[in-house]
Order: sequence, then C-alpha cells, then structure tokens
Amino acid sequence: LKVGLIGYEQSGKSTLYRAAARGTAKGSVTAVPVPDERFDKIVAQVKPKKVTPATIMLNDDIESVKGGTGKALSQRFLDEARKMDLLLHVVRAFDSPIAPYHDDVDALRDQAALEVELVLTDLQIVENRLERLQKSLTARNPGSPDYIEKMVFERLKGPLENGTPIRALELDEDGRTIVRNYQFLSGKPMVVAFNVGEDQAASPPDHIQERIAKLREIGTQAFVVSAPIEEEIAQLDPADQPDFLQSLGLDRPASDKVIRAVYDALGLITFFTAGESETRAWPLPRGSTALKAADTIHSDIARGFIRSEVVHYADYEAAGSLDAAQAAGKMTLEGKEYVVQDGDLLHIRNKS
Ligand SMILES: Nc1nc2c(ncn2[C@@H]2O[C@H](COP(=O)(O)OP(=O)(O)O)[C@@H](O)[C@H]2O)c(=O)[nH]1
Ligand SMILES: [Mg+2]
Repeated sequence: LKVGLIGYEQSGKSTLYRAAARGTAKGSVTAVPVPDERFDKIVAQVKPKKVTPATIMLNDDIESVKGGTGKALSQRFLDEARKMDLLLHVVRAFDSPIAPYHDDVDALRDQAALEVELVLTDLQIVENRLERLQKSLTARNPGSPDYIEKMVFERLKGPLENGTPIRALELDEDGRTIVRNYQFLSGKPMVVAFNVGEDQAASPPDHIQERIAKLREIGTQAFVVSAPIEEEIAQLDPADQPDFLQSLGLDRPASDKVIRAVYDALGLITFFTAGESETRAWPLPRGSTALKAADTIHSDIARGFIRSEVVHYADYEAAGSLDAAQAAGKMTLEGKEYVVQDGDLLHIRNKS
C-alpha cells in the first residue's frame, strides 16, 4: 500500500521521509518499518535468526505544491497523488532563514489551503460528470450503473461545495466503490504532520493543537513533528534514543506515531508468525480471514490450508511464550473462516 508525502515546497517532506526510513532511505520510495511494541516483545522473547517487521511503502516522489495564492494543483501532482492509497500531508510550521518560503509561515493557512485544493479538484470532476449524467437516458433507469453513480455524485456535491473532504463523509458500499474508482483525492485517507521548530516539539503552540483536535474530530489523524529532530533520532543507536528523547521532553519519536497512524488509517491490522528462523509481522486488512492471512504468507500455504493455531496477543503476553500459552489452554485451532484479530500469533498447518 502506497503512502505519498504531499505538501508545499520546503515544508519538510524529504526530511521526514529520511527520518521515517531510519537511515535506510534510498531514492524516493522506501519500505518503512511500522513501529510495534508487541512485535518488539515477541522478537526479544523468541530471539529469531531473522526479524521482519511490517512495512508501508513511503513515497517522496510527488511534486511539491507551489505556494502562493491562485496556483492550482499541477497535473503532475494530481497524477502522482492519485496513485496513492493514503496522503501524508506535511505542513510547514517552523521558521528558519535557511529555508526560504513562498510567504509568511502560516501552518493553519497552508493546511486548509491544500485541503481546499483537493476538494475543488474533486468538485470539478463531480460537476462535469453530473452534467453529462443529467443528459444520459440510462441514468434514469433505477439500478443502472449510471443511475447509481448519479445518486452518489449528487450526495457528494453539496459537502464538496461547503469545503468538506469526501473522507469525512459516511458513504455506503456503492459510494465507497465509486470514490475509489475515481481516485478522488479528498476521499483518500489522510494523516497530517505539522512540522514545528525544534524548540516547539515538546510543547506545540495552542493554535496548532486546536487544529489537530479539529482534524481528529472529522476523522483525520494529525500530529506535531520536528523533522530534523526525527532525522537525528533515526541516526542514533537505539540504545541512545531514550536519553535523547527525554532531553527533548518527548516520550517517543513523533515519526513512530505518524507511521502507526498511517497504518491504522489504511485499515490494516497485524498478525505475527513467531518462528525461530524468522519472526515476522504481517499487515492484513481489518476483517480478513485466516485463509487470507495464509495467502498473505504464501499462496501455497493458503492452498494447503488445514487449520490455524491461534494465540491472541494478550494471552501470549500474559503467558510469556507460545509454549506457555498453549500449556495454559490459550491456543485454539481455527478454520479458514476465522476472522483474524489484531495481534494474533498464527501458525498455519498446511499440506504444502
Ligand atoms: N529549522 C528547521 N528546518 C527544517 C525543518 N524541517 C525541514 N527543514 C529544512 O527545510 C528545508 C526543506 O526541507 P525538505 O525536507 O527538503 O522539504 P521538502 O521540500 O518538503 O521536501 C531543508 O533545508 C530542511 O533542512 C524544521 O523543522 N526546522
Ligand atoms: Mg523534497
């Protein structure tokens, strides 16, 4: 699943990209590990030869948005952003003479302005399409694809005109499918990162905290980061990180929270396979079955699926190991239709 960094020039996208990649960034697309304390605990207990965390694909190849009023989004930006499953909007909230900016630094204006551009882009598509559907004869046939599309677009138009992004709306199945097919930008999940100055990382200004609260109310996760600090943390030896964080008044790296929120906003949960040769965290769409989990590991394992041994994470943690969990009667055998729970440890018995 693709996550795209978007924002104005010089807002800190590339700095945050390098930080989230923890020194493994190459080019403009990197598989970024998803921080997970549960996984860390499993790894510490199992001590496997190979450790493979869950990752998301972070893309820093989307054209920066040009600052200044009256500048619409470029076609290149639109084409690139439409390919993404989630948009990570980096907003400049730091002031620095070394990083020239298009105007006075104003984080609230920039956050809202880019959102408005996304909304207007979608509104234009909806209006154009509605105009054509109004003339279409098939759109008068209840139940026809054109009819359904017309109903959905009529539902989207009002909120878009009021500046409401599609992602804030409750849509039915038809609506969600059409929004996905049209790749509406304001309908894509979004996470916002306000990139504040180093001195504000631990206690962000009130106006930014208020905006974060407002965004969360409409279902958009938002955070404060200081991209250069995050980059510094990422370069430290993990053992030295806690002291450094503490000296800055932080509990954990902000980029951890951001990547975690991105993962959740993509609708993903995690299951674990705890083997001595390899222990691995696997992303899985929420609501997926054990068969789908098996297929995520390998299509052969899904084909030869017999049963899955399942231990819920809480039971694993309480017992201290898989063996102990089994001895305590906390391991169950489940079939293909079992709905995997976030944190489950699975061992899939199969014929292959
Ligand atoms: N002082 C300060 N400089 C920053 C911060 N974030 C980014 N920069 C600097 O701003 C410039 C632009 O950052 P970059 O990540 O390349 O922005 P991009 O154009 O959005 O990719 C670089 O010189 C960064 O070092 C920050 O939080 N504080
Ligand atoms: Mg950049």
